[in-house]
Amino acid sequence: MEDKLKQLWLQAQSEIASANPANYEILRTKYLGRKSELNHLLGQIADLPIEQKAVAGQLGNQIKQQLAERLNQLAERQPKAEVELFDPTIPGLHPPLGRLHPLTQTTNELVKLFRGLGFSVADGPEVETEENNFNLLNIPDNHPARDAWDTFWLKESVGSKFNPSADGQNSKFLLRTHTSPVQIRYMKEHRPPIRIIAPGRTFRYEAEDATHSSVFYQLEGLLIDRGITVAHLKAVIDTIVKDILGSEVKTRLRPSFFPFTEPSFEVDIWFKGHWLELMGCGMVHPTVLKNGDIDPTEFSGFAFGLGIDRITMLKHGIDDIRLFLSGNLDFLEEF
Ligand code: FA5
Repeated sequence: MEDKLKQLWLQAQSEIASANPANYEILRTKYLGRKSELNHLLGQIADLPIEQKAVAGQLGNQIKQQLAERLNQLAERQPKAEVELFDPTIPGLHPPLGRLHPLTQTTNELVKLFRGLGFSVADGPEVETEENNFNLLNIPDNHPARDAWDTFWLKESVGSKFNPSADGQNSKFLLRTHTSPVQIRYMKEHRPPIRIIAPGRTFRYEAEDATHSSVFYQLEGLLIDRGITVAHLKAVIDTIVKDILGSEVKTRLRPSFFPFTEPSFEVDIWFKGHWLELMGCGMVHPTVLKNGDIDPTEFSGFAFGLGIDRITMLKHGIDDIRLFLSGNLDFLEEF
């Protein structure tokens, strides 16, 4: 028995010493496994005569302990797969892709739809003159309609970098409260026929709630030509609303008032149990046409200002406008 054990030890230690660490499992099973020779010999010790039992038992246990130790050393030589092995066949990790903000997606969709109707895109600055934002849109100083657009006024020193008004008197500057000043800018530089949209950011100094933000986006539309009527306005708005929100949406055109259009309307959409105001619109007021150097006896036109945040809320069933500028990635990654 002792000889057999010693022989086993010699064979095992030399094999383990020269083994490849990758074979650790095989060797462990071979020398220490349930069916290993060592286990087999240890099982036989119980049947030995009493005087041999103690010596063989001690030797057998020493060998078992030594083998376990040598095998552990072998295992430690084994390279850690995740650190040291490079497997070029494993697919790479894809960095997460960025995406367009839902408001940008809606804007792009609207631009595409309006382009299909023959509109082109114009723009104007977010810092505007009081002239373009109010006066030339037929909203003179102290006009009660100004109350509808609570305004962020800029200090003159900031504003003085921009164009002063035509008469040089009025040099007040503000963050535009709507995209309508783009109408004035465009009319002054282009002759009819005019067919433009102007998407952009607008600002109002007002309390925020689920449907009102102090920073939001509008899309202005302006069409001027000979013989334009409310029927043309209705047709364009109907087409766009149905294209973007679906032909089953419930809309209503409500008489309203804007100093720069006559007649004026509000377009509302049925949303989660109540009417949500989506856009203002109307026939361009003759005074505004004159302010844009366009003869109102020859030309007529319509204009509208659509809330891009509101239309995006309707499209996706979003119930709080404040989510758009929250920077909340869980929300943004849904789009
Ligand atoms: C205007 O701003 C007019 N300039 C629209 C217009 C243009 C009328 C051309 C006629 C001709 P109003 O204040 O209603 O109108 O705003 C237009 C749209 O902007 C609203 O219908 C709404 O959809 C959106 N809007 C207005 N205020 C907010 C706000 N605080 N937060 C989010 N959306 C708003």
